[in-house]
Amino acid sequence: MPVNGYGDSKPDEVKMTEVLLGLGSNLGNRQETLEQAWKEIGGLPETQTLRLSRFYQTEPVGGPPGQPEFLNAVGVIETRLPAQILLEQLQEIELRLGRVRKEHWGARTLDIDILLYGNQIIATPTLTVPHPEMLLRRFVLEPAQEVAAGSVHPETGLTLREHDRIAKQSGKGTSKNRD
Ligand code: A4P
Ligand code: MG
Repeated sequence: MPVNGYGDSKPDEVKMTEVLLGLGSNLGNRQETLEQAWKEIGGLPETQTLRLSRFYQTEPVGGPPGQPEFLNAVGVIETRLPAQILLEQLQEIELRLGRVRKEHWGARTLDIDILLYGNQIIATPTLTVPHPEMLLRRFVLEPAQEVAAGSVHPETGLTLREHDRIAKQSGKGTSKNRD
């Protein structure tokens, strides 16, 4: 396969795929970082940003104690980039916007996760989609429900609206407030 990952077909013959992205920041100017990240995502080749949720201020889940609170958002994009190439492009944006990778689940200026990639299920050493933690995280489900309530989780067959309701009923980790 050629290095661009498109196989035999040219990019303009490849259909756009709707992708759900989770964005988080808990260091530096969090809002500015998320806004800049969204702008840069919109500038990726073969990619268009569609909708971005509000910014939610959330308690850190996991990771070392005493971390600052996160600002989280979820966005919907359309792209022709294959999932692995999209991941690499998103990691470049993370690096450009100053993320220093130190501790797993530790504080970071920017973290971008691929939550859903169309209805695909992907399990490679570098990429797991749907994101394995997404249904357990209020800081993902709440903003996701704002921009993609009708999207279906390919492993459960339920919409994100249904998952958000289930999570609310179980009363887990409600987010504190939002901007
Ligand atoms: N990777 C595998 N699947 C994916 C995917 N679907 N999207 C791999 C993105 N990356 C994926 O990620 C480590 C590796 O995961 C990547 O190199 C990629 O190949 P990382 O971003 O370097 O490390 P990380 O973020 O520290 O770990 P991880 O497991 O991705 O953590 P999460 O799930 O991103 O969680 N609390 C609040 N309130 N808000 C948050 O945003 N975020 C985290 C991090 C923890 N607690 C939080 C928040
Ligand atoms: Mg991550």
